Amino acid sequence: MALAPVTAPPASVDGFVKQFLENLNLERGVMLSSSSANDQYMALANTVRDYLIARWLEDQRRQKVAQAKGVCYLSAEYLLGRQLDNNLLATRLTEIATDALAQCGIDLDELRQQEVEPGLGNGGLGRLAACFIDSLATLSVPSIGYGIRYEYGIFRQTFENGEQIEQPDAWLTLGSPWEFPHPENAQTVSFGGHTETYEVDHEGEKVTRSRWIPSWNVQAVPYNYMVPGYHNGRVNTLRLWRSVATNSFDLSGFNSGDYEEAVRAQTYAETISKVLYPEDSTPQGKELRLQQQYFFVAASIGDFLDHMLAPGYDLTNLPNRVIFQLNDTHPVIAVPELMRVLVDEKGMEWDAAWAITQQCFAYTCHTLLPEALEVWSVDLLGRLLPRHLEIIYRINDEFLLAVRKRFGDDEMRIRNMSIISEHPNRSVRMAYLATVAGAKVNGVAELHSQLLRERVLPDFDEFYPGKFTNVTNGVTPRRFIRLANPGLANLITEALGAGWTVDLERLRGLEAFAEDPEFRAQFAEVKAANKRVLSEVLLARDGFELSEDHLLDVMVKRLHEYKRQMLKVLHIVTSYESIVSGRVKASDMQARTFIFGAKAAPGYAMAKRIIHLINAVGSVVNNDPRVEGKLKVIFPPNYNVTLAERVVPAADLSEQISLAGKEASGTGNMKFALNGALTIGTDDGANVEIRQLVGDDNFFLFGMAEPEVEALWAKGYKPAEFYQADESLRRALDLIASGAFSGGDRSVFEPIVSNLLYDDRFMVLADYATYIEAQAKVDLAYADQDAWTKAAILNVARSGFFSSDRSIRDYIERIWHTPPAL
Ligand code: 26Q
Repeated sequence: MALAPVTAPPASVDGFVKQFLENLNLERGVMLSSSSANDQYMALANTVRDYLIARWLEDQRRQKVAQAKGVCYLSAEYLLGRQLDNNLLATRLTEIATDALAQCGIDLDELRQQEVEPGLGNGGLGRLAACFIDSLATLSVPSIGYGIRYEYGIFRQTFENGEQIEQPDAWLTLGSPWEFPHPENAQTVSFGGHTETYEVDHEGEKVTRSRWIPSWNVQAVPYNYMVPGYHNGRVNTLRLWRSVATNSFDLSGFNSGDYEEAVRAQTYAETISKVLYPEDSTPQGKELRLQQQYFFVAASIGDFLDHMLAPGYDLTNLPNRVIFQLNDTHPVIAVPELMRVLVDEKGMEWDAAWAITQQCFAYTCHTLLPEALEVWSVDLLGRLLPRHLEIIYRINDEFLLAVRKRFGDDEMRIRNMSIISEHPNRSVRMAYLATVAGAKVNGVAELHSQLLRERVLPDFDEFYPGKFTNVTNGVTPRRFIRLANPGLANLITEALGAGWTVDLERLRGLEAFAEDPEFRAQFAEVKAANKRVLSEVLLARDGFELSEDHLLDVMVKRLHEYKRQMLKVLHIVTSYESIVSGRVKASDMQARTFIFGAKAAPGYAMAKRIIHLINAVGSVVNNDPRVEGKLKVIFPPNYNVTLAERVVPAADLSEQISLAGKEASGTGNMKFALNGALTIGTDDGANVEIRQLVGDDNFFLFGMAEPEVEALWAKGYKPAEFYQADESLRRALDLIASGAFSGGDRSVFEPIVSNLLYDDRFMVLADYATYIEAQAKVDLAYADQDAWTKAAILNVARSGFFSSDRSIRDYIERIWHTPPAL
């Protein structure tokens, strides 16, 4: 029998209803009349899947047949957000689904709320990976994303008396309709043991080879997710790995009669993909984290070589077939893994294997903070991956030999460039390994890439001319404009036609509309409507109420000292104090609502204390009748992608206030600008590019630039001097120190105050004065609503550069050199 390819159900309301009811009955095993909201959501998700599968299968077949060069994106994190709406949008099914469900008496919006977002990332880096796979599919780039299917994603945050409590994120409790497990395609991933050498005959000569005798292993089971392109009929794959015990593992235990041991082994194996580490800087060197990294990378490389290559593929051609993009150093252990596979398993010569490896990897760096650069102790690495450690040593030996050849025996330089660091403990510098192995190394914004070359890796830049490049981050306009801000999306489409979603530079066309009073009025109405939507969401979610006429001032991002949420707190306290002391008339100030969203790493004590302070300031300010209707602070817990989609479109002011030289790029800054918020920000990360594009008149710049930061450090920074010299700063800090926000208890926030006065690594006090000045300008500007709206429109019009489609095109041109898709 000839096997007909699967076909999608008819894209009509009737076709959709039929498929939906079939899924409800046959897959969920329930009748419509007795189905729960979750049943209906599951059946709906399955129905959407049914429309995608034929294209998905076809794309997989095509990619395999063509054997063209493609991208493997290796990332330990994918912060996807909800899938349903995105998949409806991609397939043009939103309207059909709405009508079809209505025929069944179901409100689509209610089913949307059923989905628990997969929070498989910490913040910017994980969300970037999610935007990138969206753009890769939309640009029809043959590609696959590889990562980890954490059973628990980023923790759910709650507040108890204003303090952060972390709850496990059991996102899989009701099952995920978007994943396709494939246990038959499991990869075995090994750990531990030792290495040995042995001799083989090679063309009549005896040669010594090495091999790894591991002591334990686990199975990596792939879970596939569909990644549909926008309106292009493409469906790419995201493949996330889950660890489970191998049969041999538990059987051997079982056979020896040790049943308990066997069950323990199973539990141990499943620990590897159990939970996402919630730290997003200062890596702790935990063994389980290294296990996670090697686990997903070994499975991914094995999977690619086993399943993506034509039978009998000549591996010397591998660089023409694939580029592995390393999302930060987390997957860098892939470098020695590919070497191990090529040399030990495929019998290739070292030099040939190294030549291939160096062309198959590229590395993206996402930080400048020295404490965030990953290192693994040689002890730990040698215990877990002894063969990989040997390979790293050899890579380093040959690299340092080449350095000596070029620069002579400059021992200082050799020490500085060595992949192995000797102090304080002997360890492997993963960023150096990635730089040596990568064909290209990129930073994530112009300033970041420049500082990466000049400050972090200058010797490498000199040694490898042309290796370093920049690719400024971007965000997907599908999720962050079309889905998050349908009002704005419709307005843009009415003005410019429909093509902008995949060609975001077309937003330029809005510049002319900024001059049109009617358009401005419509734009302002969209913003107001978005605030009402947010207000409803926050009321239902947390019981907060938003006032309609307030300036909405938003700071949402991970809590980090370098991001300087404390500067925002000092501004709020200053505003509050100036009103209650009577020095400023409330009527002279714009009414503002401050919104925070931030999770702190569970072990980051100072960050958690700052969260506590924000909540404490909020409860004092919100309950003081003297500032009622003027100042309000709200801090909804558990900021995530779903909440971002509501907060960003409603914002008037975007706070991007990190110390210059510390934020690699930022991507929230882009989302806000694209949704018509004005930025108050430092010259840091991608803020620099945002300001250049939107223009100084439409951006509130403040604070030291990076060279000034350096100069102040060099001169000796004494924060207390800024405190002494600035009365307004003194008042704000003194008020916090007085216990005014802690029921008179001066000890609660004392560590924050003394840290600012006597250490202040991120120079909050040094930038306070110019920040307050810039906020005064914001106040003035907001008083002229029409002028503000005009500036907001210009922000949208001039931010098309920040589409992740542009980022991906830059990767293709500067790094991947993949041919145009079929
Ligand atoms: C590493 C080892 C062990 C445990 C955790 C980690 C870890 C996990 C996540 C280290 C770092 C991260 C995440 C970093 C991150 O999100 N960086 C941000 O990346 C964005 C995308 O490029 C940038 O826009 C931000 O500026 C940058 O801070």
